Amino acid sequence: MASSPDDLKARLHGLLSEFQAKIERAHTEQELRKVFADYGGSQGAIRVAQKDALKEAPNAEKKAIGQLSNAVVAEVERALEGRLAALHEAERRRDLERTVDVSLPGRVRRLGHLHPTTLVRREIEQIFAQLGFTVAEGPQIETDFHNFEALAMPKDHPARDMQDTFYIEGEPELVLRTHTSPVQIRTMLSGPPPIRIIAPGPVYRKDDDPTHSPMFNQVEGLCVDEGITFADLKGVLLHFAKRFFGEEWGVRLRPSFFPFTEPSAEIDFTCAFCAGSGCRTCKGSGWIEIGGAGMVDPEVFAHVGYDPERYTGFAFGWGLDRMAMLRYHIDDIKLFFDGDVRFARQFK
Ligand code: FA5
Repeated sequence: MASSPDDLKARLHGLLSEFQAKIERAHTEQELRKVFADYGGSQGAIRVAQKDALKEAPNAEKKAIGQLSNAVVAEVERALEGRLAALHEAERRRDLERTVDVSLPGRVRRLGHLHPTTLVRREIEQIFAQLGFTVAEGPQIETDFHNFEALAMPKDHPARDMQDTFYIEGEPELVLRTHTSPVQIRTMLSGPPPIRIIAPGPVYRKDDDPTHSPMFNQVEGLCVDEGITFADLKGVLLHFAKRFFGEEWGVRLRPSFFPFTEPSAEIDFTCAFCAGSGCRTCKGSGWIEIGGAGMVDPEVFAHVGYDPERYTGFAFGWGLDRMAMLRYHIDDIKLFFDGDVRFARQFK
């Protein structure tokens, strides 16, 4: 029986050693907790020893006895935590060994890569960057003003029917942009000439067949400065066709109409399916229509505050997905939007 702090110290030391020996032999959490209760619990041997010591000790020693016992209980708790952690780690390892065969050879993960539309878009951006064009962007939900009005298509203009439009419910002044031409307006409103931009991005129309999709991508081009002529437009398009498809490629411009360009033209490129010799896709002509172009109409300059006496400019807009179809000989535009990785995987 302990009668002084020194006696108690010796007794507690003995209990601690016993405790440590027992938890080393315990192999389950249940066994461990039982050993702990026997020694460190409120009815455990350490508290019993403390009570015994307190009974006989003079008042002056009671505090030291309490502190001594608490310190030993804390040590017992630390030892318990350490053993529990070791036990859990051993269990985790046993589980892993049961479920993971570390001797199996590793599996090579397939690397993702860019979508064909993105590949073509980047290539187009690069070719135009070398001609001094920068990339501009605009919102896909566009105002009636930017999409139509400022492009010389007031509300009752018949040309609006050329682009069957998705309107935003309850917002008569907002549309899903039907073309990338509103980026022309936004760019011109943001600063004076000279301007050389291309604007690639998604557009939306109520269109649906193998060569028309309700969501597709266009690339807009705009160049405004003093002395820009139709010859510059043709030169830029021809340069692009040769860089993108090949030296032997040609461009044909056919008279057409767009409300925001005057004169206007349809752009044809040499058919990529037959290299110009005539096939089913180009209906024997050797040419494929890719988009529209023309000289910026002075009425558009009036909307953005440019002086039409001083500045002239050309603009063009073509189907980006159509360009990818030509590049990769794909005859159904839907393949670009189905999200089938077996399709996308073929383009590196
Ligand atoms: C336009 O959208 C004019 N903004 C182009 C333009 C820009 C003219 C600047 C003059 C100056 P158009 O509606 O023809 O024009 O469309 C241009 C091209 O987009 C088409 O030639 C075609 O390649 C592509 N395109 C049109 N509708 C679809 C569709 N539903 N799915 C896929 N591609 C389409």
